[in-house]
Parts: sequence; structure tokens; C-alpha cells
Amino acid sequence: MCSKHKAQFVPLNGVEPPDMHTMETRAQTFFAHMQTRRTVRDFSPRVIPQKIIEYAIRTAGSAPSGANKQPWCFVAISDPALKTQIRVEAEKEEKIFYAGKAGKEWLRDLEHLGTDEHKPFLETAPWLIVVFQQNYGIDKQTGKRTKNYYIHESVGLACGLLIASLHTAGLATLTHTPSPMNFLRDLLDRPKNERAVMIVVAGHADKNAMVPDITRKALEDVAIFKV
Ligand code: IYR
Repeated sequence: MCSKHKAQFVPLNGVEPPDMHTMETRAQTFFAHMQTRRTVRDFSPRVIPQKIIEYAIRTAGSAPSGANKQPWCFVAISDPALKTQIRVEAEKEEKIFYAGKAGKEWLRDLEHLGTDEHKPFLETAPWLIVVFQQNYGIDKQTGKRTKNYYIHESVGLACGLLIASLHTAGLATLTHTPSPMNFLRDLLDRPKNERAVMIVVAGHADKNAMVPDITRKALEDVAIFKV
């Protein structure tokens, strides 16, 4: 290692890779598990312990990020009054969106999902996790702006892990993106360097929950192997 770089290294975790058969079984098992994840819009009010949400956020925080800046903040809300405020503000925006702001093509593309401006799940679901991206950092000592890199990519990866963790815990999730969602920064007292990117709604699905009949693209439609 070149001595002018201030890199400090520690040994990798020391976990032995599994044999090929175990590897394939694990990959297949994880695939089958993730295939059962669906975006859910009908939630049960059943309470979910905060501990589950904490683990999911810690898992999200294990995502790779540009220069390891970890440019994210997760605000987890179970407070009913705050959830109501979020619903009221989100529905104001959604009303405008569905009344025409989205444009004809976008609204037509959403028809098969059955969505509209009503967002009862924002009050019904036990947890709303608002994910913020940090457009720049703030040095704790000097208070000066610091740079973040690949912010969208990093936060997107963290959201993927957040959803995978919640799904693995046995919870239903919804990635909700009221547009625009500037109101969330003010409502949740977040600083100017942060911008809300999505609300991850989490809880148990309602026992009568319905989901749209959609399929996932086949491997051959999304993957190209050059071997
Ligand atoms: N934010 C709106 C609209 C919406 C947009 C997309 I792209 C979706 O995949 C689903 C919904 C809403 O939440 O209803």
C-alpha cells in the first residue's frame, strides 16, 4: 500500500465461502423469498415493535455508498398525530397529481395499479420510514459543507436493503413517493442539506389485502451473459 494514502485496513470477516451446492441453494432460497415480496397498499393497524424497524434501518445503513459517506437519514414514525399530518399533506399533493399534473400518459400507466389520491395507509400502517438523502454533509467540528458522492445510487441501495430486511422480518411494505414531498423536511424538522426521497410504509398487510396481478420480467429479458 502506498504510504501517502491514509488507508487503514483490518482483516475481512474470516467467514469461509460455502461449497458450490450450498451457495446455489442459498441464492435460490433468497430468490424464492424475494419473489414473495409485493408492494402492498392495504395495511393492518397491528403494532410492530420498534426493534424490528431499528434492525431494518441498521441493515439499510450497511449499503455501499460513495466514498463511504452514508448520505442518508431515516425518520421512523409511529406517532399517530404525525402520521395524520403526513397523510393530509401527501393527499393535498396527490390530488393535484391525479387531477392532471401527472399528464395523460403517466396516469394511463398507473391505471393497472389502481392507485388514486386517497392514502389511508399513511395513517393505518404502524410505521412510516421517511428516507432522506443528504445532498451535502456538514462537518461536525467546523460546521462547513462537505461533499457527498453518488447520492441517488447510495440512497437507492440503502432503500433496497431496508425493504429486503422488512420483508425478511415478515412485514409488508410500500414505497410511497408523494410528489413533491418537500413538506416532509419541514414537518420532520430536518436540515436544509436533506431532501426526502421516499416514504417506506411498513406493517402487516390487512388480511383482505389485494394486489395487482402483475408479473416480473423473465431473466432473458433483463440479463445478458457474455461467457
Ligand atoms: N405518487 C403517486 C403516483 C404513483 C406514481 C408511480 I411512478 C407509482 O409507481 C405509483 C404511484 C401515488 O403514490 O399514488
